Amino acid sequence: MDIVDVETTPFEGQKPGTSGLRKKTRTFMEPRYLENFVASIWSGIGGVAGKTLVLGGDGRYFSDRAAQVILRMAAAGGARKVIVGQGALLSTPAASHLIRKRGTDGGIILSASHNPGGPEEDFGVKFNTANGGPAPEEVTGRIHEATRTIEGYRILEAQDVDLERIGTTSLGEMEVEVVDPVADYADLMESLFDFAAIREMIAGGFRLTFDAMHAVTGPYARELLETRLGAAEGSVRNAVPQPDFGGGHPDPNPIWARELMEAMHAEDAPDFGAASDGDGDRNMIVGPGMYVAPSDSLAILAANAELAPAYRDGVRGVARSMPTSRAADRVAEKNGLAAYETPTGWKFFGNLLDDGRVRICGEESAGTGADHVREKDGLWAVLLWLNVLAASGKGVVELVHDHWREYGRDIYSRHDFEGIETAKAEALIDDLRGRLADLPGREVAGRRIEAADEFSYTDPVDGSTAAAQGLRIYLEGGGRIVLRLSGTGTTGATLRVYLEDRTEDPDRFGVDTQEALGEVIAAAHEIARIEHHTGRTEPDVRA
Ligand code: G16
Repeated sequence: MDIVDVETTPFEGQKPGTSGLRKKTRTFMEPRYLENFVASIWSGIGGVAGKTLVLGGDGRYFSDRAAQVILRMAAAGGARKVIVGQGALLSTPAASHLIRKRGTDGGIILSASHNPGGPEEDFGVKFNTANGGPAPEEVTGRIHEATRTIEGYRILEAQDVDLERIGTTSLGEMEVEVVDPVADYADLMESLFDFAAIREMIAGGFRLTFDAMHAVTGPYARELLETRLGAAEGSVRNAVPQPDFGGGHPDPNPIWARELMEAMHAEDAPDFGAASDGDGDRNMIVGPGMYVAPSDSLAILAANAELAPAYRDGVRGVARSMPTSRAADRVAEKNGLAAYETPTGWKFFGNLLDDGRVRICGEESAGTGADHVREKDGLWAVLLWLNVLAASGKGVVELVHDHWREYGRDIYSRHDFEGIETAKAEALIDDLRGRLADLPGREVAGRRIEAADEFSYTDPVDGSTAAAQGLRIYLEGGGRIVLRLSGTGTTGATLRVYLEDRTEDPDRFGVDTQEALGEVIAAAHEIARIEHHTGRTEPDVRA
């Protein structure tokens, strides 16, 4: 087998975003595009020679081809070994676990997460470091730098490796170990939670439904919920991973998981509903007739985690991304936990988890997780919910209402304006940034502005900084508006407007979220001049 040196030139725009490099699948399929980025990862990590990596992904279209290319480039670079999930499948949290369990030098995850898959849709490549977490900014910065100056890459000429057969083979000098993608992860979950109590609850008639959205969590959820916990066969729906996710959008929110929402709002709704996304790191929780907002879910899990064996000694601290509602802060304050506010993106939680400052983290974008891995973890959240329900004897709705009675309710929604021309979206942010200092004291849509700033973050562990992480406007009475541009889209810009208000009045706990946020929404449009800059009056998605 020969190693071939290929000459290349840089591609524009190979800058890792909030979560790796995401582009249209066709872009990744262009000659040399994937190869350039992979070679740049090798440069960014100081070369791959002698290293052991994990490789897998959510099984989306082009993953099988991309995996073979990455294996041949790892072999050409002198890697010692690559551990691959069978069929190139590994959920993001399972990949994180495998990196940590096997003590590897990191791993590559092939996924564009909740974005649709297929030849006309999205693909993505992400590098995780030896702690199992997404590469920090310092590493992604070096990778980006390498993409701008690359002149060539090395690749082995070889036949495809059989990734369907579990076991060890070799590719040139490099070892390739194909592993069962589910088993290690399922064992980890069983070590964290009281499976006996959950099993007993289910045997006692508790009904659940989980929507894998034709994505990677199907086999994981079947093993955990049906085989190990005894949920009825068929409790996991859309359980077979497909390269185009059945033509759907594997994003667990009330819009894309409509089938699940309908089941949970039916007369005979099960006691518990949940869904996960393309690569298994996000989660959606639904009770009979009630969608649980991710920010509330984070707060409720932080408040009740001690009911699960892994967290019996306490959770020490909780971290949330800045746009996530402040519900988790209230739990921290009342229970003497440390609380951290980080920029959007899971990579910012890594140091806090490594340093033992927090054990539970979460984002408003349906991501919750803990210190067992260094990624958010959809099935972990589902299992912790089940553990809390089993140990408390409460139903989902009762648990949420009890929580609000104790801590108040942070009413929350995110409005996304998608496919905006990038220049216009940037102009909106620049315009508002220039006016921030003049906002405090003004009254807009009947609400007085108390404060306004641009969020920047200094990591308390290593002192690294991240500037320009979103514009924040605080309203009197506990309201808040946050604006930022998405770092994961593949077409134009997405403006995210995060809206939040506060109530301690139990009579308002049942109100419709959008209605309750009416004033805050009106204030956001007026302050940010959304229509003036984008021509839009309504968002595309209300999450
Ligand atoms: C979005 C969310 C973030 C999340 C990121 C990656 O980023 O807002 O909270 O961390 O996606 O999530 P995933 O790995 O599930 O795609 P952005 O920059 O588009 O807002």
